[in-house]
Amino acid sequence: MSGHGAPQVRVDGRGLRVVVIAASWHTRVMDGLLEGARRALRDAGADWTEVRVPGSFELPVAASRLAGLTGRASGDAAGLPDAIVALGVVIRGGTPHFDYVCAAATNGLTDVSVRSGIPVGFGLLTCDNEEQALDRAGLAGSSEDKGAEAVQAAVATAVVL
Ligand code: DLZ
Repeated sequence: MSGHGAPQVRVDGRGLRVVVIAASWHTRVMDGLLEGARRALRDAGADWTEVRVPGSFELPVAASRLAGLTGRASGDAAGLPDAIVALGVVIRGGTPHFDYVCAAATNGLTDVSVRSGIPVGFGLLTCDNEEQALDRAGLAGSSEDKGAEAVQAAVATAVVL
């Protein structure tokens, strides 16, 4: 993991099934987050699938379905993922919309994780501008790799539960 105070996490995720849910706004940043997540999943040896949703506001409903809490995906625990990783980028605009999307995504993902008992890696960037987001996207020149960090946190948690 990167950033001040972040732990060095190296996990063996072999045999774990992970679902990555990725929003689609801010393509360049999202491409970096997704590539970082894939790198970390390969390093951990985990199996994974990817689901795309339109915006970060849609991350919780997808997570809820995939965690078996609601809808068609509900059912026996055998089909559920060991961990979920949510990736998105929200960039502040001129209206309060930013705060609502960030709060909805954060609260919704927390709720899914706590209620289902399935770790949800929080790879949601909430930034003032695109420059901040690019610096955290795990791209060449970025100082942080938040997609990889979200994977490492979710897999490390799944391993100890
Ligand atoms: C509408 C919107 C705006 C203005 N900005 C973002 C953003 O920066 N990042 C993001 O992931 N999604 C954004 N959205 C879309 C909402 O998340 C959501 O998809 C729409 O409100 C439709 O439900």
